[in-house]
Amino acid sequence: IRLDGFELRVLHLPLVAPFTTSFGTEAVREVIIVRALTPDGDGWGEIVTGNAPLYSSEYTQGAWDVACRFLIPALLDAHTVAPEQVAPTLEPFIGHRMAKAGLEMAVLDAALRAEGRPLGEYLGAIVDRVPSGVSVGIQRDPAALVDTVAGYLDEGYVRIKIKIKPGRDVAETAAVRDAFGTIPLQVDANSAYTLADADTLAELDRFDLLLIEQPLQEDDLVDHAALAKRLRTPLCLDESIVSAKAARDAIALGAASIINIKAGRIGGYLEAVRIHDLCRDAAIPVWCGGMLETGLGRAANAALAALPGFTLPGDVSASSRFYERDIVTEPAVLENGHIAVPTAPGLGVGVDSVALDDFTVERVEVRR
Ligand code: OSB
Ligand code: MG
Repeated sequence: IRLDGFELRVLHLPLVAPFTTSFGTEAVREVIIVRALTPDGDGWGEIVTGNAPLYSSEYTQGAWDVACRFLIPALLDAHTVAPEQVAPTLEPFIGHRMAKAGLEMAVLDAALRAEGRPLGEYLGAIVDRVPSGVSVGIQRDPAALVDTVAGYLDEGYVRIKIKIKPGRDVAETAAVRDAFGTIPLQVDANSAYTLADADTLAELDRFDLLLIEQPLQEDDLVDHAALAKRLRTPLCLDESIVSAKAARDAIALGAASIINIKAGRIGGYLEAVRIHDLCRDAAIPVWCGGMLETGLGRAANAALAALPGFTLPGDVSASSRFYERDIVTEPAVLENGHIAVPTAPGLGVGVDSVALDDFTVERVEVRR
């Protein structure tokens, strides 16, 4: 597709309730929205960085800078760029995978809209809706957590994930298990532990969790492998899986028996399909993670989660889980515990330009 330029916006989207993880509390989601400008129409993408480098080393202003200074100029230097050429074109620039992913997503959306082809079909989706799990932040105390989880179960979410951190783990998991019996339940530590906490983490074994997600730090592959040997609960990696190469290494080391795929974290939806494929070959189940996406990222995540290797419910929740007002005209809704895979061309959702403008706090256009 021919690229005339890109528009980047920083948005501030108020969350329906503050979201607390082991690395902090967010009340407003700061996100970068990308618009690829082409003679055949616009394409939309989302850079999933947060305002501070707490989940990963990437953050809003870093992504903004690298995109404007290096990534976008490299794409504009190429006359026409197929979606498959975005990653190779940006490959000389180290890291910054979230920024790269958002740009690729916008190019992919523009190309597919121009072709009249839905993203799900392009990626290899085999179902028209995906089971919806919900990620629940750390609450005031276990009783408050039980109340919050009860609300999500009432709405129909088919799997609960609770965030944990040292000192807020065994009691909260016990409370949810005791209150709701054999529901599909998993925990996410966001790198808050070390191998010295193995005994505490092993206490979680008695709750029959689907998995424990990213207990140790991003670069702790060897320690994750050692920890996996001491747990009965399957160990799943999120932060550590920064690429298909990292996924291959983690599997080879025995550091993960399940992988959380987030297109934003690994440089885009095409790399996500590569991880899906290699995990399928290795019989490693995968699921689709989330980064508090707007309706744009949520639509793309639903398409990705519809691939055959996504055998566990993902964090692909309804727009209303995080936002009172979305920036798309067809926000994701929960129907019988599922989210529909969009069928219209590209991402399959339209942008609500009034909402987009209302939430925009910074805007730039980079043209050739
Ligand atoms: O670790 O999965 C995570 C949100 C922001 C950063 C990291 C994570 C999360 C979530 C929310 O758990 C997932 C979602 O978007 O529903
Ligand atoms: Mg996670």
